[in-house]
Amino acid sequence: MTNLFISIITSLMILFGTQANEEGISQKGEGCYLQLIGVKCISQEDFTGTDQIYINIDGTKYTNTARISDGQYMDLTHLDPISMSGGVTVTIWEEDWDPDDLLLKKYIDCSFKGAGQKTATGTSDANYKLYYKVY
Ligand SMILES: [Ca+2]
Ligand SMILES: [Ca+2]
Repeated sequence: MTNLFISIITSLMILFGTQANEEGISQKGEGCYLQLIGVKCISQEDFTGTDQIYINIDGTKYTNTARISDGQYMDLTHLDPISMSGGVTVTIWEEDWDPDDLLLKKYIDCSFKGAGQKTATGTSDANYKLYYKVY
């Protein structure tokens, strides 16, 4: 009786185990990808000229420095997605002669997976929005 019971359980585990492996990552939520979609500059940080912004992921430079000014949108969908096991901190900086200005800081993790396009808003004197999605 016990042996039969064990063999049935083992069979079920093999049966369902095969299916679970095919979608293992998405079902268990062990990993995800972050795709940056774009940056919107509602009002820039510098008083004169354009802002020169770049994006860091966990403190490492992720984009080149690019010029942007009031009302402009920068498309980021060409960037490679970032593989995440936990989460990452995204920061947007504005380059200056003196220390660069932090425009936006956002911790993003896999809990956003499948939530569609999300928006993060900066908290500096300037007004920037970051659009991204986690999948
Ligand atoms: Ca500045
Ligand atoms: Ca500047």
